[in-house]
Amino acid sequence: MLFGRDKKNPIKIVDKKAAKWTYATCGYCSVGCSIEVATNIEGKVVGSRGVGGADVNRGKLCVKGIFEHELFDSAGRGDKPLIRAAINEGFRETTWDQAASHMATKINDIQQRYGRDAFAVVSTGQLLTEEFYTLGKLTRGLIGTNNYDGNTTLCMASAVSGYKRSFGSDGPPGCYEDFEHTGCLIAWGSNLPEQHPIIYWRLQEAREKRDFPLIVVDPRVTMLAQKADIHLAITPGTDLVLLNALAHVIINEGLHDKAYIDANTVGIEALTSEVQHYDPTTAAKLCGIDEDTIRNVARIYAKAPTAMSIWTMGINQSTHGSDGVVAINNLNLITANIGKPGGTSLSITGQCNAMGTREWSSCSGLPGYRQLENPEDREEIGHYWKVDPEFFPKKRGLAQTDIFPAIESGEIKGLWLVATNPMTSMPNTERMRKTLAKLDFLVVQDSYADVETNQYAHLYLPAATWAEKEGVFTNTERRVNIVRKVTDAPGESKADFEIFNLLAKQFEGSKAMSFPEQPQAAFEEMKTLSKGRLADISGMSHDLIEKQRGIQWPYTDEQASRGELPPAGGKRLYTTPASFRFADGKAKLIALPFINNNEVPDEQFPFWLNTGRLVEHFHTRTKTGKLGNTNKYSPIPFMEINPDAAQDLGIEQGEYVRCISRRGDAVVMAMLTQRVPRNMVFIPFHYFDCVNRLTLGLLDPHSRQPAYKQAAITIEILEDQQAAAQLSMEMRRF
Ligand SMILES: Nc1nc2c(c(=O)[nH]1)N[C@H]1C(S)=C(S)[C@@H](COP(=O)(O)OP(=O)(O)OC[C@H]3O[C@@H](n4cnc5c(=O)[nH]c(N)nc54)[C@H](O)[C@@H]3O)O[C@H]1N2
Ligand SMILES: Nc1nc2c(c(=O)[nH]1)N[C@H]1C(S)=C(S)[C@@H](COP(=O)(O)OP(=O)(O)OC[C@H]3O[C@@H](n4cnc5c(=O)[nH]c(N)nc54)[C@H](O)[C@@H]3O)O[C@H]1N2
Ligand code: SF4
Ligand SMILES: [Mo]
Repeated sequence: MLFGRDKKNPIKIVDKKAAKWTYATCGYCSVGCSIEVATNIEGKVVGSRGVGGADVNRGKLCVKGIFEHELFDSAGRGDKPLIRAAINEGFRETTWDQAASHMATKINDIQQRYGRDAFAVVSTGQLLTEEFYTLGKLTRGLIGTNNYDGNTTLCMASAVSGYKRSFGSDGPPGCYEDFEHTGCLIAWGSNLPEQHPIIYWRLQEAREKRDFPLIVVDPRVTMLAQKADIHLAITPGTDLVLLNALAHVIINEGLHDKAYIDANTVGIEALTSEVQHYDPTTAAKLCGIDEDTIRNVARIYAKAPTAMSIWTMGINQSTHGSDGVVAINNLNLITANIGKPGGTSLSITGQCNAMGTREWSSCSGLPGYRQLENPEDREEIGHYWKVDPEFFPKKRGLAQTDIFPAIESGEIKGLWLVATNPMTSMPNTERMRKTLAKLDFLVVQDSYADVETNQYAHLYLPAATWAEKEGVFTNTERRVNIVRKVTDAPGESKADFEIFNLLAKQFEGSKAMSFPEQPQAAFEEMKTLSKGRLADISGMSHDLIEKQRGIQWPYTDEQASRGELPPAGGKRLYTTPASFRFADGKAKLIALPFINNNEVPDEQFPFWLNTGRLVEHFHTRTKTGKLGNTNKYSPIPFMEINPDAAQDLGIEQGEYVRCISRRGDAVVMAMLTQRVPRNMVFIPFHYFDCVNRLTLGLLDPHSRQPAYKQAAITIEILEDQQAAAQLSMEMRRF
């Protein structure tokens, strides 16, 4: 008898009969992988593959990218605009023309009665950049509300605010290639292998070629922590203490780069004096990292020939998220690690086009990193758009997280949600339910009609998604990459670009303005507006972008006309002395006192609640929850709990429990794992009516980003396991 390999059937790769491969950029995370999508001879989409010649992913894709084409015929898509007078009535179908004219009339009524800012717009990090630009023009130039922001306040706001405070402008200064040059890397609250798998692969590849210390700061033993040389299991919400302590050791031991600091920064005196309060002995008690380790890490970082920090939501989603970012910038400035190969302070962004919205949507300002507060910027954009500059507000309005409370207080009466699902993603679900139900008029523009937020909509606009349309995204390393149209959107859905254009036509003022019919023409406008600015894209074109598999900004028309091919100059920012975006060219070192204002565990609520993501799911699962190949790994809500804690409570693996916070409760299945310490549970946020029923989400004072990662809960075992299992199964998307 034969055993083993000889008896096994060879793996057969099914021939999907791909007739054509179309170039796109992945529409999930900010890594920005180049994908080709296959269609067969009948035009049916049959597969995806990574693009070999693309510098970002070099042929690879993660589990989401490889099955991304399956979303084209996923369940729950909208195919017709829907309308109703009140949310307790059923929707009826309507035409696009009627939908657009109804929406414009409602906006007008609300603004007439309650003022221009009583209608708010909340967008996303998931549209194409040309769409962001057009939405900005419509909102700033025609609707004229100042309550216009994006879900990026839940995500990147702290990074944006921190970059502006330190360097005078937003814009991540480094790139993935820095892994190949660095002498030391600290990852702060970032779980690359699950959330940015292809960046992780780039990092791993660099470490295989040339070993350098990897230090991971995360209260969980994440997959990245398991690969680290040093894992710092920090007390939640105290990164600022650790960062101040590192600066303390570096400055007090004279390991800082005085020449660089003198030539490139201001504020070293105030920083030096503030960090004296954070000697390692004192800091250790607050942040839970022992004093010798603090000293050791400080020395490793400062003595490395070059060193870099990357961070994601463990830093941004905190009451001191913006301060955490500034503190990371401080650390890199005092050690002269900005603008150098391998020396950088690189915020890993989140959504596929989190950068595109920052650059071009006009959400918190005007296009091309222009500011409402700057009269010249208002003048320039007003002139270019043919809008009276006096029509623009003189400072930014409410952030997304302040827009919802303004609905509660009655200040805002109408809301337009574009590609975001706050019912599931905002903290405190019950509060959000009441908030949305209070609106006189809610428009939901989403690719999925079954998105939870639609329960409160008066008007639903079905949108095309990802490669059902054409335009560009910008990734974490400022790389502009293109999505080509692969297939048509279902039914009467329209690209967001077309929806904005249709709506613009309803406003009298649009006659004098330009709202191009094609995304390429909008891209040309953006190129003109970018000339000579930080995010200069004037040398790019859609075709050149595809040919190069993405181009990092800045890439100027002078470079293009000299025949210099990308990445001519676009790899890093602040490479020349005193080139920061303040008038004197100097970056700011800022003193950052730590104020502990988090909800912390106590007798009544003894566990830390930590929340985040899983590799197989994307956000509120409107997409990945519908695809068997991603949903099968985790179809129902669960929590990671330490086996010792589970034993204390009498909880068995696979049992259902109720988690309770001061805001609400949620039922989840217990998964016993050493990944979390004894006093913490981790719950992924992908499930509706689950972890965000528990979260508090205190806001960062600078960025207004919620602290999703710090709250306190207690846990109860459920008597009726059958009923709990039933409830859990209902959370399945299909
Ligand atoms: N598969 C997948 N990938 C994604 C996404 C997705 O939904 N699914 N979303 C994308 C988006 S929009 C984003 S923003 C990114 C997010 O990417 P990440 O930020 O990497 O993901 P999270 O799981 O939210 O949080 C990261 C880590 O922060 C840690 N953390 C919690 N509290 C603290 C703390 O106080 N200090 C520190 N240092 N760490 C802490 C958590 O334990 C967690 O491991 O992922 C992007 N990529
Ligand atoms: N507890 C907890 N909560 C969190 C987080 C956390 O770590 N913990 N993370 C926060 C972060 S970082 C983020 S980024 C947010 C994300 O929160 P959301 O933005 O609310 O989540 P998504 O599911 O990405 O919502 C995007 C919506 O856009 C739709 N869509 C997709 N493509 C298109 C398109 O092309 N056009 C249109 N019109 N619609 C489209 C999708 O169907 C979906 O409904 O969640 C935040 N919430
Ligand atoms: S790593 Fe991100 S961009 Fe790349 S395939 Fe996965 S989800 Fe898409
Ligand atoms: Mo995000």
